Amino acid sequence: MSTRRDPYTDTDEGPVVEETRPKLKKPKLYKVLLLNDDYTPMEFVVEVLERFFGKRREQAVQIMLHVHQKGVGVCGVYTHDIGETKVRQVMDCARERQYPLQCTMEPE
Ligand code: TYC
Repeated sequence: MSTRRDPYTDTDEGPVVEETRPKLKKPKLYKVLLLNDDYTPMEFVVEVLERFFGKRREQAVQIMLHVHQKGVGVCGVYTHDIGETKVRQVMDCARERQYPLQCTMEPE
């Protein structure tokens, strides 16, 4: 909030109060998930996590093993547009190599 005076019209009957709080909403966030399968090589999944999700090798291996053991795991949390791009990049890359790797996203 702030106060402002217009020197021409203001009759000095108290402060002019304006709402200046910006109306910004927090963007909804989405988890990008990798799904396990029996055919995609572990090394390829680790490389995907490094290349598209910015993970260091150690963390990429941890996430890959989590997915391998539990069936699904989170690669990262993003806004809708960024998450969608990551999913497309992973799916395109896997398709190119003819691996059945699946990547999806869901609201956080
Ligand atoms: N289960 C795969 C294997 O044994 C490895 C793997 C891990 C595949 C994670 C997909 O999202 C995945 N080669």
